[in-house]
Amino acid sequence: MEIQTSILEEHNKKWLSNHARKFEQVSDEMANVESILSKLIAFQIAIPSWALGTGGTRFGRFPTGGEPRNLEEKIEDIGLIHALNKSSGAVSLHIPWDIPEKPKHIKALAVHHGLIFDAMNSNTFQDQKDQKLSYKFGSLQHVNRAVRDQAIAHNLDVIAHGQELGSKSITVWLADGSCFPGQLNFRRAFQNTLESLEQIYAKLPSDWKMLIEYKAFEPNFYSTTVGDWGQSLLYTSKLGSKAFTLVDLGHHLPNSNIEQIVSLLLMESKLGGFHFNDSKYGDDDLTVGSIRPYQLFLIFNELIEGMDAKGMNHANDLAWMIDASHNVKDPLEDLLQSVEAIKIAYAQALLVDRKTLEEAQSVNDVTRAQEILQHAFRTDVRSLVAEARLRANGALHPINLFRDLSVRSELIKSRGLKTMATGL
Ligand SMILES: [Mn+2]
Repeated sequence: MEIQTSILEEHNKKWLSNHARKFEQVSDEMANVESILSKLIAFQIAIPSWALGTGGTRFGRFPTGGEPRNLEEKIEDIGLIHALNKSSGAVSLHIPWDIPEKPKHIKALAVHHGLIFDAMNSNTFQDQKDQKLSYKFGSLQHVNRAVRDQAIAHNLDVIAHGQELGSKSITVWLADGSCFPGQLNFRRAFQNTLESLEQIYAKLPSDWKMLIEYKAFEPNFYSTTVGDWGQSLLYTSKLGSKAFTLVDLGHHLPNSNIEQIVSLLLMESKLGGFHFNDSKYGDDDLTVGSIRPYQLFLIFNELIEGMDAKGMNHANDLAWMIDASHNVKDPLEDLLQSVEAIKIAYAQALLVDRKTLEEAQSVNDVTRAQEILQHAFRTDVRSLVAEARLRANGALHPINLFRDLSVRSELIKSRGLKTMATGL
């Protein structure tokens, strides 16, 4: 389903005067509103190919209907999101769930929707049909070299698929670890994993990055071989300058100070990418900003501070992706909400008065420092984000328009009620 320009214009016309009033109010007090708007317009967050369907837990799954049946339909759905918010201009593919059988055709379809291919994702956390050896006891860490070789070959395959589509990075997330004490020799598991990663890294195209994602626990519940940012940093440091750590917001132990992790990884030039979601208890994969919006703001505050200190480009120098699951909401509405939450946190962090904050820090004025941060966080920037969307030819109210157009029932009509997207 594609949204006609005339329908977008009609929608924006309806909301324009209401929007203009709010935007004027908020922008009146801002000195650098144009620079903030251009940064907001440039900032794109990739949508992973596994996020277009209903998610589930091990207890069940309750499909919404009209889910994309193939990669083409997934790209159409991302195109629809991007047409509404003009902030989701990238696709992150998962192999083997979404192998591009006809890469030229898939690339052309993406171009048609204004999308590029961001990081590729490999999968050695489950066994595929017809797979020779099992990953039950790990992949790159496995005690059996033949299993490690199979997992290495898969990662090289993923890179080859990515090259056909113009991607420039691969994200490696490993479920490797152990469920019980004594099951694994930690040092040997680390060394096997490093050796396997080295073999993949050796074949990495010169203009590619390798992103190593960490996760504290699950599916392994005693140890994880890339369990935290320290372990990821160990691997990426040993691998070389094209290897970076990837932070997934849900992959920490409760109450971890993620903003501090971000700051130090940037200091070491080792932060490569970001997976956004939110959580209350564990890797809950909830809508971004639905539980801890202040934490999200503080993370963006450190991202901007750290990236600016290194002269990095906010939009292009890190891989930004949503990594959430939608168990009870329409996946497309949920993705629109997540992207909006990211843009809001980014806009608020751009408002932080860095010069005054630095002055406050240098004289230990703790109260003032907190005031500066919270002033930015408590500014209602929704009309600022909407203005950026409007200027990029998106919709002033993406979810309203999505509902006005009855997108989901249209998708159910054309694809059927009992469709199921590939994924977990
Ligand atoms: Mn992730």
